[in-house]
Amino acid sequence: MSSYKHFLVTLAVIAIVLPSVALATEYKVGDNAGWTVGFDYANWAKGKEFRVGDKLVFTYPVGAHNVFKVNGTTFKDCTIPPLNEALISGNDVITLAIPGNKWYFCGVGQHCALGGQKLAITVWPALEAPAPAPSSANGVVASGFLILIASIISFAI
Ligand SMILES: *[C@@H]1O[C@H](CO)[C@@H](O)[C@H](O)[C@H]1NC(C)=O
Ligand SMILES: [Cu+2]
Repeated sequence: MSSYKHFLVTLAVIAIVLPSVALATEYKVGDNAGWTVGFDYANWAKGKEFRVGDKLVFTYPVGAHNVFKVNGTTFKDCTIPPLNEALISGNDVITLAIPGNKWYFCGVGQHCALGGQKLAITVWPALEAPAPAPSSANGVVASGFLILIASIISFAI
């Protein structure tokens, strides 16, 4: 395959894949505050719609905090699991893979029990890339674009 054809095929693949990729969101937990004590993570999570494919990023100075993924009971009690189950990089990225309730907390000292360093979220199924509706202006543009790409490819190959 010539590099020109290769380029066109790549372009077509991007055109098809991009809409679904663009829907995934990366959440920096705590925004500018990051992952720390004395922050209201329940309030931070409120109103956010977490979806499968989205990412949570926990940022903190290495050694100051860590991240445990736990179940609801452990979350409520702040029972600290074995340290080897912790994420400790200071920039821990968790990709939300399965719908349902998820719980995270920091296992350093009393950060969970007294510092409120705990986050509970609900993960919803991924949004399907909206199928272009023929009646909508966007749909016409989108299908026109795909038809254009397809015809360029069939012409070029
Ligand atoms: C929650 O996790 C703890 C620690 O791993 C475990 O002992 C407990 O059985 C779990 N509870 C539920 C409801 O899964
Ligand atoms: Cu901590």
